[in-house]
Formats: sequence, structure tokens, C-alpha cells
Amino acid sequence: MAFQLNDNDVMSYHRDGFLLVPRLFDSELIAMLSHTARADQRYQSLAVDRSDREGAASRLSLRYDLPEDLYGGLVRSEDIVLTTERLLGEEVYHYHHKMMMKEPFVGGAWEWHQDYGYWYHGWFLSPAITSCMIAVDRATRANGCLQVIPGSHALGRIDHGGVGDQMSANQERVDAILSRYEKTYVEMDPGDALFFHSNLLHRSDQNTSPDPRWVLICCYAARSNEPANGLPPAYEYLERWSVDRIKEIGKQHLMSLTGSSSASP
Ligand SMILES: O=C(O)CCC(=O)C(=O)O
Repeated sequence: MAFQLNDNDVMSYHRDGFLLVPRLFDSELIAMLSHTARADQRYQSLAVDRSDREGAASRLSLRYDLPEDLYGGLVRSEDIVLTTERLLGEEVYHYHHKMMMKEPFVGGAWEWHQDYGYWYHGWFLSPAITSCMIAVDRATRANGCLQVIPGSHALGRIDHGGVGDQMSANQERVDAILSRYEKTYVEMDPGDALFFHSNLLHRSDQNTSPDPRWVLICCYAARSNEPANGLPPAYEYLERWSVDRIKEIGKQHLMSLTGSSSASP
């Protein structure tokens, strides 16, 4: 039975611009994801660095395609897809997914931004795109958990400019917003999921701790919000997979990488 939002959850997403769902995924699935991603040399080789304003590398591995493996299974998770459809109020399709790999001591920061600050340039006419961040490791203030400004999604799209290799929301505007709105640190346990609006202002600090902070972020566009320039990503029907089906493909994926389907050390 898929996870079901209640009306209060939906209301708080629309009020705050995000919704934290504790333990959306169990420890077996998250251990599988952690072992798979860390054993996956090909995935690691696709990773790129986006330096922050101090030159520290923020590492991510991003894919627009939808593989028949554990990552593709999670993107198709009925718990995520049905929740996102309820939050956006219509059918959604896969935009992209990415592993954000904030490594101990060296993982860079992400500057204040809205995702729609980037995605606007991909000709999405509306911010009807929602992300689901799944914690692979425990995310704390020390290892650079996400920070958000609740309610900032309602302020509309802010101008963004280049900072390091990233796009950052106009600093004067962010300062003005922070003089009226409180920022919040979103600490997460492995398996927790954070759904957030593409206009929500968010950032994260460098990881100065000995603990990694990896998260998988799956991003979904509303079906009515295909890019207006006719370029990808075009709508494609997204299957909805049960957690058992995801675990089944996850075992095969892990086996293909390590020779064992067990995620135990
Ligand atoms: O991984 C993080 O800390 C930030 C991720 C982020 O800002 C994004 O994907 O838009």
C-alpha cells in the first residue's frame, strides 16, 4: 500500500513550499541504495563538480534517462510519484534524477537558489516541477544538510547569476528575504524524503565533518509543463513501482556490481 498524504500535509506543502516525510523508505532499501551507488564506478565516473563561491567542489551525478535499475526504480516509486501528483494536482513525468555526493571534509556548499532559477532557462513556462530528496546518509547541520526559507516559494522567481560554477539567487534579494523570513535547517535520517517546490529558496553548507552526506534527488514536471521550445524532456508515461518491485531490481543491480545481492557490510 503506497504512502498517503493527508490534507494537512498538502496544506503545509503549499504554505511552506516543502514537506518532510520521515522514513518514507525503510533501512533495507536505503542500505541497498547506499551500497549500490558507492560500488557503482560508472555512476561515479559520470559525476561532475560544481564549485561553490570558495572553490570547494559540490559533486553530483545527474541523469535525464530512466534506467532499468535501482535508481530508475526509485524514480518510479509509487510512494514518490503519487505523492508528487497529489502535491502538483496532476500527472507528473520524470525530468531528471541526481545523486548529490557531499564528501567528508571536502564537499562543497550549494549557494542560495531556486531550482526554477535554473530550470526557467530550459523553457519550462511554469514552476510546476517538484523534487523529492531522499536521504542516503544522515544529513545534519555538521555535514551540510539542506537549509530552506519556508514560504519563499510564494515570492516568485528571483533573478539568478553565476557564483563559482553555480547559479545563485540575487544576494540583495536573498538578504531582504532573510530579514523577514526565518531559514530552517532540514536535518534528515536515512530514508526520510523531502518534497520541495521549484521556487523554494534553498542552500547547503560545506561538509566540514567526517561524515558523508549523500542524497538522491528525483525531479518531476507536471504533464502540462513540457518545455515550450519543443526540446526534451518531453512527457513520457511514468510507471509506478511498489517498494517490493524496487527491492527486486535493486538486488539484481547490486549483484551486477558486487557479485552479492546483500547490502550488509
Ligand atoms: O544537495 C544539496 O545540498 C543541495 C541540492 C540542491 O540545491 C539542488 O539540487 O537544487
